[in-house]
Amino acid sequence: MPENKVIKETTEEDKLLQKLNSAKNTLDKLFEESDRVFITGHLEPDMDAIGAAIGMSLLCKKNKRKSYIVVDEPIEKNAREFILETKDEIEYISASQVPELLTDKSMLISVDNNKVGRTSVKDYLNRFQSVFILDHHNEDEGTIKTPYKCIDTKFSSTCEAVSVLAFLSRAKLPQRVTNYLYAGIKLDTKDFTKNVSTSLSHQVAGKLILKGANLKYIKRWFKRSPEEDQIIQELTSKAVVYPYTYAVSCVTDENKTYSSVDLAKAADALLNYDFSAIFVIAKTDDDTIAISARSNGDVDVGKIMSCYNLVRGGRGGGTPISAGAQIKGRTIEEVKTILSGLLIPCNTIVEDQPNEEQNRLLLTAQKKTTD
Ligand SMILES: [Mn+2]
Repeated sequence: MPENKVIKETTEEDKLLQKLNSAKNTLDKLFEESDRVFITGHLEPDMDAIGAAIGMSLLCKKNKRKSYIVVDEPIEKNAREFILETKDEIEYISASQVPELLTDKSMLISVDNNKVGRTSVKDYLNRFQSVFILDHHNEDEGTIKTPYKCIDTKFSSTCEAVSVLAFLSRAKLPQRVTNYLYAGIKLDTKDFTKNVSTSLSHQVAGKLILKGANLKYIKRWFKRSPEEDQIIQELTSKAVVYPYTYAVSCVTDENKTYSSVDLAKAADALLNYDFSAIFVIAKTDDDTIAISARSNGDVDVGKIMSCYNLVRGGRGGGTPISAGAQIKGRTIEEVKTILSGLLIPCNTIVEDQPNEEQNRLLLTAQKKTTD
């Protein structure tokens, strides 16, 4: 070993960068082979999904490829704002328009989603010449089958990965797009407080600021309205603490439906308190009951939610700390009963009633969410 030469260890960030470098090469090759690119995020797209889709459309532009962003209602309200602001430069289409625009050299890029069940183009998946996935959610049996993918749960957000790809490709990022990408990262890292953010997230954020991202402007997408708080309040106020600090909040009113984004926000709100795991249950449409699950890391909620794959009408999964499930054709009561069945084996003591300490935590939780 030569003197003075320090052997540098490969860090987690280096590995992510290497992964993105090879993703860039794959994308370059796929762009070369394609004439049109369809870009889509997950159902009910949020700022990370739409921000990433817009970023990818700039990459297509840089590679002189015509691109469409496929997006269908419902759309989260800030994500909708991104779409409205860019509709003159980017062509947005609904999934139903895909067949008429498909060529035999069309390519699909799925951002912020790798699941067949979470894409609005699932009926056309095998009609694309190639499918590329860029995502930070974990893979499972429901993952879209393709050899071309760059998926790593160590990316804080898809916007983080897209930003790096844009930097590597020297794609031009208008200021407003640096705002979208920053907002996507801010959303998925909970403003860099969640342990999903790495030094790469901070580096990317810094670079986006250098390129024009305006933190003051971005802040307004994170302001909550009294109406939103009201919804979160409804969803969290039903929380019942199960033995060993599982909180299950369930809106049993069969006539009320909520968006899955609201359920996720409610679960996040409850995670601010000292619970090991949170489950927020409500109807998301006439036929579907959804669960949004979060964990402080002590309990693997991904495993618990994946149990719903064994339940008739159900599917579920996710990461150990953030997961969810959808169940069709069941009553809320049934779904709740199934969940309690899944929780009990995790406990050593089975109690029907929450103890004093748990009740105290719950009351604090409910009080704080209304503040
Ligand atoms: Mn995301």
